Amino acid sequence: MLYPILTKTRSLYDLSGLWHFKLGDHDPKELLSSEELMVVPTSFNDVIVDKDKRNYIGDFWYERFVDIPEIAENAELVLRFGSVTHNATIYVNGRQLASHKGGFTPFEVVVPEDLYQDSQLKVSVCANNVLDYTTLPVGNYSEEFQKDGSVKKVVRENFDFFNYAGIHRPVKLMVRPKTHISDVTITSELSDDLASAELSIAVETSAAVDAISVSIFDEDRQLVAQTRDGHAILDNVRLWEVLDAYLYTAHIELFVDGKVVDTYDEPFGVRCVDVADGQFFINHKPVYFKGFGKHEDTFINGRGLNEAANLMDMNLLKEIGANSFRTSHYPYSEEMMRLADRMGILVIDEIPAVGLFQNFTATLDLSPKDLGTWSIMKTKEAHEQVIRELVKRDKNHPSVVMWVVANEPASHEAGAHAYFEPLVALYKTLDPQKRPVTLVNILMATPDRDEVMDLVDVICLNRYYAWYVDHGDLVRGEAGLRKELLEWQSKFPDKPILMTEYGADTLPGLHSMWDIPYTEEFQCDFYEMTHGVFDEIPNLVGEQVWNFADFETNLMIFRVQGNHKGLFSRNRQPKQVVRDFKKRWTAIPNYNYKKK
Ligand code: GCB
Repeated sequence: MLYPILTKTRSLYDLSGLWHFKLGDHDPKELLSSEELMVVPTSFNDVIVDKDKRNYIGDFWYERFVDIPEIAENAELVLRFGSVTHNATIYVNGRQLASHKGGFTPFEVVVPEDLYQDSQLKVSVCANNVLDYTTLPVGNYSEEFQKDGSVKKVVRENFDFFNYAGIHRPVKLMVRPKTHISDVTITSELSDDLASAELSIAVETSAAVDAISVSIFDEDRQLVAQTRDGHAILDNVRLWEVLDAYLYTAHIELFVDGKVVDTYDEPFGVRCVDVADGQFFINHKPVYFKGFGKHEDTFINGRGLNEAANLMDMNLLKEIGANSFRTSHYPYSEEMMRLADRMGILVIDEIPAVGLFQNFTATLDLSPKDLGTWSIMKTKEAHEQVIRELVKRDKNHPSVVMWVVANEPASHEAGAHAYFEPLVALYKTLDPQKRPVTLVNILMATPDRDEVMDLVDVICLNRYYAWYVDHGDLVRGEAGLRKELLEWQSKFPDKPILMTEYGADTLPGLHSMWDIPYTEEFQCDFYEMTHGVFDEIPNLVGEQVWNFADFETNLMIFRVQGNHKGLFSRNRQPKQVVRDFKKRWTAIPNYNYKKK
């Protein structure tokens, strides 16, 4: 799906700001009272302040009026939502126009012409934050009877982050030609010496046109190539490299009767990604991932788009010598993906397939027994839908170098292989760039028990030796970590291994002379121990710390106002260990660290 931009043929109006808001029922044929207000984009939960409202589950409404701009005969009016978490139904002037399931991907709604005969549109959004065994993420849904006889909806998150909800990303009103560019897919084939690239640019249109022209501009805005039948050669191509991004722009024009009817600019980078011999190659060089699992999580905004925080996070990431992040545990905003492209940061792109583990956070059972997850989950449809939507949205991003099919599913339980085989295949079929696909494996699914890692290209592991296993014992933790990594390496010698999570909760300012968990000293020692082991394993091609920053979670016995495994606090202040990381990561090159 195209990112909304302003071009010669397209106008764009931002609907950010204050909307009328209500938790509960509303008839969109009536006016929503102006008693309660909400900002778009943001999560409603923290902004609303009241405790019961913060934890509210069910339908909630946004409404506002919008003046209708000039719309030519051959143009159409579109409402475009970056994301509404988790479900949305859109009404204009009381008429239901569309619904969208899934809280982390964009959707658009064409407003029928008869509705813009008036001077204003009344836009009403019915959002809903229920999560259950059919949704991604997975939630434990129940209904509780209250003293007054009413029913309260409850979702216990089956995952470790707060179930923030709302209109999380920008809402735009667009006027675009009826005959328009509806999609573009860019792929490149590099020559063996990486000096030139053959580009294929496939443009989809909403209606037949006489001609499509695509001109390629470099960063100096110089024309460097033009397509013929969707193909072009880029000589002396400047590659998109890790932390040295180079972005070309494909300027697309549609012609009807000799006139330009629509234009669109898509930035793209040229690079190749391969996995072979236990290594992960970018532009034929073995790369070492240094970075983080993250969250979209800031004070006040919750999971709502916070572009200043995004840029600060990426600046901190570079400052400490990192080069990558994973969009744990859901697709991040389009704005963040464009930022990563621009800054040369590697992205492992994840869908909200988290919580695929029967009642996991409630039981906190780390023993590897079969809880019947795969006969209980009804998530297949949501899973397929979000893979389709993510690939469509992110397929052209050079920063995206791998797709994630799920985070920590019960991959050691019967039925896991059958569940994941078609989903991995779906990614492979849909992705025009044929990027590697991974599944982020949970600690119970050790090499002897796991049933799915044969399906994926890279072994991604979340491991908490000396934290959830052998808590506080760095000696046993070290032995356990080494043993398991060696087992994975010998089970799949050709697959690279990436540590996608490792970490220890740490409260800044808490100190000890001894290895006491939660202190800053323990966090430093914990990482020193793990890094020593990582450096011994030839196939281990990267380390992504859990987590970049502390973040908000649901209430659990081992969460102290959130998860504190961040290297930075929630307000982005460094913990003591950041200095150690900076030393280590600035000494580790992006390429050839583990060259065999
Ligand atoms: C994990 C999960 C992540 C949690 C983390 C933790 O394995 O993937 O969502 O936040 O552990 O801190 O427990």
